[in-house]
This record gives sequence, structure tokens and C-alpha cells, in this order.
Amino acid sequence: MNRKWIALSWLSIALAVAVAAFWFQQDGGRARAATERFGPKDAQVTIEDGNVKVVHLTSSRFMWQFRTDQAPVEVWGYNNQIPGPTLRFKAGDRVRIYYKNELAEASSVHWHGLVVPNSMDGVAPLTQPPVMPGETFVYEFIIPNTPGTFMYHAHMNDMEQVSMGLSGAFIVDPRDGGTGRYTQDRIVLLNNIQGHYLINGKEFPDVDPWLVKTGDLIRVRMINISPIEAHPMHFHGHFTKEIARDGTSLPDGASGARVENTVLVAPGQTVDVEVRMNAPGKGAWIFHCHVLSHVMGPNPKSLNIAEANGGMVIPVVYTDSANIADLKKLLGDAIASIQPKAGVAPAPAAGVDARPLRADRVLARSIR
Ligand SMILES: [Cu+2]
Repeated sequence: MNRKWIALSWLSIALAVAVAAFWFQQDGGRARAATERFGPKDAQVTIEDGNVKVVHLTSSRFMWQFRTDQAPVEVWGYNNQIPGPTLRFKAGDRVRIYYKNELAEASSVHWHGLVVPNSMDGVAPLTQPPVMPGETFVYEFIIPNTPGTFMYHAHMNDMEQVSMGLSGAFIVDPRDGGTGRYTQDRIVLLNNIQGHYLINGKEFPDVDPWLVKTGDLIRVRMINISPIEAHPMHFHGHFTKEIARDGTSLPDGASGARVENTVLVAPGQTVDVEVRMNAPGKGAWIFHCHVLSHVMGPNPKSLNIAEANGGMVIPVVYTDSANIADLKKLLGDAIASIQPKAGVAPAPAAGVDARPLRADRVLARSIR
């Protein structure tokens, strides 16, 4: 494989690690809740009829940037965000979801993994009439008593509508609202939208880094809504322990939950793992898909990092690490040593910022 490209790939990881470290320094003294949630924005929930939890979802076409150095492209999504807003309810809740279709074609919404009455399953035209452009359909059901990780997505013309971005996470919390023994609760929604390999709607290096402390116990909710690809998610320096599949808890013990560091998540599947932050030497690690074209992009010979559409990489940075200053120095050294050579990289696509990488620009676009 092209050595320069490998160097460039690892440069980009070093960049994100340094960015995360820098960001943490800006964020230094902020207090941390018992369990922090991270991932796509939650849907806004209101109440009707005393105790019915209400959410509004609107599907439409809009422009989205997978990376800030790429030109925006048209996507189809819910509530103008990729992924759609996270629907988060408690087991046993009665929910009412007003779905308005502003696409140019009919659609419907399927609550993937949740066992709901047939007429609410969202498979048009089988279980309901198609929701035509401009129409609203009201879904209402009681959340089953199965706390866990699920998803929702369009269920008409699926190969196009899902591939364009019509999906989101659906989380069911326990009735008592308990968050268990976790210090962080993270959604990792894996997707391929038009050839862009995404974590929570962004490509590395715009994927949010994880900032952790030694001893943290993190619940990771992996959701794969990619149209055709499975993603083997590989955690450097740590073992992950599977605690649930498809929203169903796994039994603990020697013959139950598995411990591994590469977890395969098939299309349509959700896998929850927990991971204890106890890596030797703390420092900075990465959690990434091990299908390398999902990390490095479809054009691995390119020296122009702005052309790569890979991106399934999450930097994991110990904020109690003793070597934050070293990481920042690594950023500067790496940028100085590896810049695309003039005349080697292919011409960039229109609208793409393909200027050579500079530490100040990388920092500016990553801290928002
Ligand atoms: Cu992958």
C-alpha cells in the first residue's frame, strides 16, 4: 500500500487526537454528570392528553456537510439533521409521532426492532397507506418493556431513501430511568450515505472525539443502518464486553456476554457493549471500523486528504493523561513532515477546500 497515504492517514488521526486534547484544555473545569449522553441531538418531546409523549418528525431534502472541508451535498433526512433526531423514551411510555412528509415522493417510517401493532409498523403500502408528499401520518403506540438500542428509518423505496439519509437512533430507557453504572452513554450510528462512511452523520476528522478518564465505564450503542455494509468495529487498547444485541440484553457469565475487541455490526443490527477505560499508559487511542476502505476512502492512492470519503474513526483521549503537551507537539511535527507535494495530488472537486493542511485551520474547524 502507498506509504505516503498510510502516513497521511495516521497524520489525520494524530490531528484529531491533538484537536481533542486542545478542546479538552478549553473545557477543563466543567463538571461531569453521573452519566453523560453523547451522540445525535435528541428529539424535542412534548406532552398531549396528560401523559402521551409527542414528537414531530419531518422528512425533507436539504444540504449537509459530512466534513467541513467538503462541499455540501443534498441528503434526505428527518428534521434537517443527519442522522435524524434521537427518539428517547422509557419502557411503557405511550408515544405519538407526527410524521410529515416533505419529500418529493411517498414514504413511511418503520420503528426497527420495536414490536408494535401491525398498523404502526410503517411498511407502506402493506401496513398503512403511503404518506404522500405534503401529508402527515400519526403513529401512536406503547413502547414495549424492552429497554435497549433500536433505530428508525424510511420504509418505502428503501434502497434510495435510506441511502440518502432517512434514519435515526431509537433508545428505550428503563422505566425507573436508571442509567446503571455507566459514566458515559454513547450512540455510535454507523452509516453510508452516498459513499460517505459516517459515524453520527460525520466523517473523520469531524467525528466527535471521546474524552475519557481512567476508570470510566462507557456504554456504547452501535447501530448499523448502512444499506449494504457490515462494520467490524475495532477498539485499540481495550476489550469491549457485549451486553445486548438488537435491544435484547445478553446473559452475563462465562457462557453469556462475549469479550472481544472487534465487534461485527451487520446492517440493521444494533450491538451494545461496555468498555472500561483502563488502557496501559492512558494516552490517545482509536476506535474504528476495520474495513479499511471505510477508514481510508475509495481513492487510497490520492494524497489529497480532502478527496477521501472514509471516516469511521473515533479518537479516544484520556484527559487525565500526562502527555497532553506531547500530543500537541505531535500535531505540529506531523503537519510539518507530511504535506501533499505539488503536482502529485489529483485536482480537487469544485468547491472543495484542498489547501495544504495547517494546524490552525484544523483546530478552527474542529472546535465548534
Ligand atoms: Cu465499516
